[in-house]
Amino acid sequence: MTESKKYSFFLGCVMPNRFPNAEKSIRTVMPELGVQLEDLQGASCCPAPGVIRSFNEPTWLALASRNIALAEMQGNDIVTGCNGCYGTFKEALNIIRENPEKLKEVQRILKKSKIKYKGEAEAKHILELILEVPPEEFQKKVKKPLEGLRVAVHYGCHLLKPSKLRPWEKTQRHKFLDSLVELTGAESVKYKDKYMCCGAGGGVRGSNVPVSVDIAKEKLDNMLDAQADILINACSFCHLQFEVTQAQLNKELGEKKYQLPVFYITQLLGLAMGIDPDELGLHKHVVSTQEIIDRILE
Ligand code: 9S8
Ligand code: 9S8
Ligand code: COM
Repeated sequence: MTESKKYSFFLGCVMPNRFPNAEKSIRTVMPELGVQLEDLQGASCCPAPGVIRSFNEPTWLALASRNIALAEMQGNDIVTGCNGCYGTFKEALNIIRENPEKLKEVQRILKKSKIKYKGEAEAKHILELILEVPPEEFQKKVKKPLEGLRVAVHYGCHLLKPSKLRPWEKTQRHKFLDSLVELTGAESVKYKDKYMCCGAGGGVRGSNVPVSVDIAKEKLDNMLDAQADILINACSFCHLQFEVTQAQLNKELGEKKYQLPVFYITQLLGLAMGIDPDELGLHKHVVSTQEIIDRILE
């Protein structure tokens, strides 16, 4: 077992308020993978990259830096399970590292709140930490191989872009999340427009629900066409979009056509690791996961 490393866990807004079940799965699975999570007291919204940054970049930068500074003061790097928050931190760090005058300005602002900031902490997505576990080590932890489970993998935009500020291989056809899913024994299915947005980010869900729902519907239809049993994501906002949109679409249609269970990545990994589904928050989903769980555990 590799020595466990400590990170400051940044929740963001959506996970603790709307999907504490996904949060619970992170808190349950990460320590099993050798990652210790320390709560980040006093954290605020990251703030959302596609929303707040578009309105007022200096405010966005100061607030993002404040959150990173809180981790820095704990002596940790910051880790999040939301693509949007990840995007904010990666990009804010890049800005202050490339522009010393912007770092100075942020330091001046944060000093008023007695916060010291050096911009030295790194920002990570929980996926990066999971992928640090050697595949053969992870496979040893798989107690319940998910054979026969067809999974539609959704990456989300901010996880991958801008690619020059992301640690992944430079390609348009990423595979790292598919490979991770396949370590559980499940199959990552091919589907049309896999790298497309879920339709929630960039203020779309907040400002134009019909367009946002339409984009999500297209993705869901593509996943259903590929006969996926479930979809997985690694972003609080994508998670919300797929859960909420399916209920919305069913209501409009007057029938339950959209019932594709939405798993957060650590829920899937945890299931394969033999962790009790309730401990992973799987009993609290909008789109029921019961049938799939019964199938896996039978
Ligand atoms: S925080 Fe406030 S709205 Fe949100 S979840 Fe993720 S992006 Fe950052
Ligand atoms: S996709 Fe496009 S912008 Fe984003 S990352 Fe999460 S929400 Fe869904
Ligand atoms: C999406 C975040 S994860 S934002 O809406 O683009 O800011």
